[in-house]
Amino acid sequence: MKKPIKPEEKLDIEDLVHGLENYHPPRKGWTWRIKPADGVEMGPFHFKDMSTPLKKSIGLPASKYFDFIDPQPSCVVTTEIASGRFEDDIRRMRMAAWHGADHLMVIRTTGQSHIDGLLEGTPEGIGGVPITRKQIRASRKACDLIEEEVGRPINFHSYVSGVAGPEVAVLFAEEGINGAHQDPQYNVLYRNVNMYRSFVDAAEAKHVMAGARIFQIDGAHNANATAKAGWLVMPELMVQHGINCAFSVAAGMDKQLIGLSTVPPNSPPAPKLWYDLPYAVALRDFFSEYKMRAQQNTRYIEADIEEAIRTHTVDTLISMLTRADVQSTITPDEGRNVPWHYNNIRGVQTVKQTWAALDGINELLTLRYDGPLGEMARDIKERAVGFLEEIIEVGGYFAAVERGFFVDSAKYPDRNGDGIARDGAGGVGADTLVPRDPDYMAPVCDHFGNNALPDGLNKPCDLIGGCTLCDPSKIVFIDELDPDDNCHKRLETTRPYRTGGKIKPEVEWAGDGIVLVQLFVPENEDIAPVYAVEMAKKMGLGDPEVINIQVMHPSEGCFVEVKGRVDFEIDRSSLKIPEKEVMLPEDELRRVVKEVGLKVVAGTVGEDEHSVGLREILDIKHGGIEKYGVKYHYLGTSVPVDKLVDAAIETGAHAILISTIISHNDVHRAQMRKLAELCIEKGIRDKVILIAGGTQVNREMAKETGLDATFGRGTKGVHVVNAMVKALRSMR
Ligand code: Z98
Repeated sequence: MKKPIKPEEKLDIEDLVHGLENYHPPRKGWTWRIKPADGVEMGPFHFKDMSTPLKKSIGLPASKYFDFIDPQPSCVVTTEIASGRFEDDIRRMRMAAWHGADHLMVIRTTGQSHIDGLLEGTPEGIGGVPITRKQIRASRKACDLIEEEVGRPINFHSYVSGVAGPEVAVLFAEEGINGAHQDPQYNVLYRNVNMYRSFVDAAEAKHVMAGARIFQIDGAHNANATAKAGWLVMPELMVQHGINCAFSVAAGMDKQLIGLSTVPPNSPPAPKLWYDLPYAVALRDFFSEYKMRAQQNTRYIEADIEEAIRTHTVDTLISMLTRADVQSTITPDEGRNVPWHYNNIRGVQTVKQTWAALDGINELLTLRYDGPLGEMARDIKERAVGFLEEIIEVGGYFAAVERGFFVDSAKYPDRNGDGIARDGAGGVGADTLVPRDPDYMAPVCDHFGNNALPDGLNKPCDLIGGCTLCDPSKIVFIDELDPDDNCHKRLETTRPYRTGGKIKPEVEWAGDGIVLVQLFVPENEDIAPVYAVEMAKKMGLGDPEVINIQVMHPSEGCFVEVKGRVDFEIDRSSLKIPEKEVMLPEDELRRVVKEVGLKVVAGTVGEDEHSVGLREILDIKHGGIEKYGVKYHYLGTSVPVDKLVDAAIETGAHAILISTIISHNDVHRAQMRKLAELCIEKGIRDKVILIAGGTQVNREMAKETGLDATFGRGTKGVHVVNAMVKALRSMR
């Protein structure tokens, strides 16, 4: 029996990779979210288009103002993971799942699509992990634990396209992978795999995926990402979707498990909606029986996270106005060359925030098809049909690819002749097709095409006493092949940062030490990045690199983000962690304040004219104590302490609040002590709460100065009210 993981503990990766040879997935196939038909009640709100909430999760930052509710969109939410080390990928998966991702897409290492066979072990990858049995088995095992923790099934996903497509499909079916990209057109156009080989392989791979109920995503969005002008390929995108859908159904796939990887083709500063909306409408019209996997526009994302998020927000709006069954999230990390794990979470938050804000939008607004929207959608459809007819005219798909029909930069029906042309006799895997003999026989389940099985079989693999899909004990598990390039070696190196109490920042791998420094450089865009690198070096950062620069003004300066590495670590035991202040619920604070009729006197003391901090604590405007019903009597600045004490006696105040910024000669401490001593002298110390605050004050000073509570930077009115209510209770 597996032990459940505890939220307060990190994943035990050593334990996870232990005993993998005997692990088999308890569940196979894709899972959709559950969307209650009559909506979801959360806190004070009724949501119309949300799925059942998670058992454990982390809400949006503002959720603390809304009873910590964490509404979860009705669509599946994707995050793409590309660290290159599966042991770090799974930590990222867990974080993303806590924010609401349930489609965890693991990118595979560069070049794997050209490897004609399976890889084994746990080697490190570039831009993704080498997909091997051990890596995916360990990751699926981690997903089992994560889904139990958050209370929602997790769909684990990777790629079946490539020259080893059928082998990978069988591997995925055996290992309980829930989703995969599979599209022979992707192989042909972007990886120059021989076109005939690609389609033959795809038929086999798709049939196997269908048997394991693996959700399929196609590759049409790549045309948008590759095209010179992403918005001009709209008819072609529809044609590519159509070809993959028809081929998938012919290979035995259920339409409900075929997802169109659709991308809103345009981005601001273009008038995005005028392209993306008609396209989305046309596509959903044509492919109403299929699932929509809404990809984020990546064609126009470079290095700025805010820009990516803004586009992603509009993309999500388009998904909501039309339809998305799966919503992807991507960060600008592709432009930065480092997959920052916290950016995965920020992408998930974008969808979650947009979906909650626009919940039920289609009950409030309807799209107008009778105007330009309908006309534009029709125009795209007509051009898509024209494209398809032309393919048939020239002799079919393969002939069209040879002529460079796809990813041409002109607006169809025009052509610029610069499309991706492939030679039918060329490409990776050319000349590898062998016709099947008429008596060819494969005694395995989920095999495509002619199979000369004897009659009367219950299932094909009865002939061999079960295939690996029916009897997982027949799967041969190969552990490590490389004595150096494996996770056990890497885990030894990173152990200090995972379990040894050593702390280093990280963005990709445990202990990588990468930090990001954001700065404004008051120089032009030629000078600013050079300066930023020099500055980072002087800060002691290794391998500094500018990953984002935005001109604020040609001569006034630039915003720059520079990444670098810190080479030192800090021992956790050397950190003095302040005791956590337990905050009473706000309702309770308000109730006690009202009951007692809490009032205070306040002022800055000594020769101190700094009143801004104290006013923030008092005034309702920025959430001061007034907001919670406390009445205050403000005596002004540079008030002698005895005057405050007298005022408290005269007004019958429950508390005296002083603010003291100046710390020269420890005058702040002296003022605090004086307040306590005076109250004792006047015999009121047990009746009045004494609180001090200031930039040089901290929570530990209360004890040494004889006050009830002392506060430093970052304090808000609620903290002061909380301290007063607690002090009142202990006085009683
Ligand atoms: C996404 N960001 O879809 P390589 N097959 C298909 C693909 O679209 C892709 C691969 C295979 C995108 C992910 N898509 C990019 C249909 C890649 C990947 O050749 O190993 O890189 O295969 O969310």
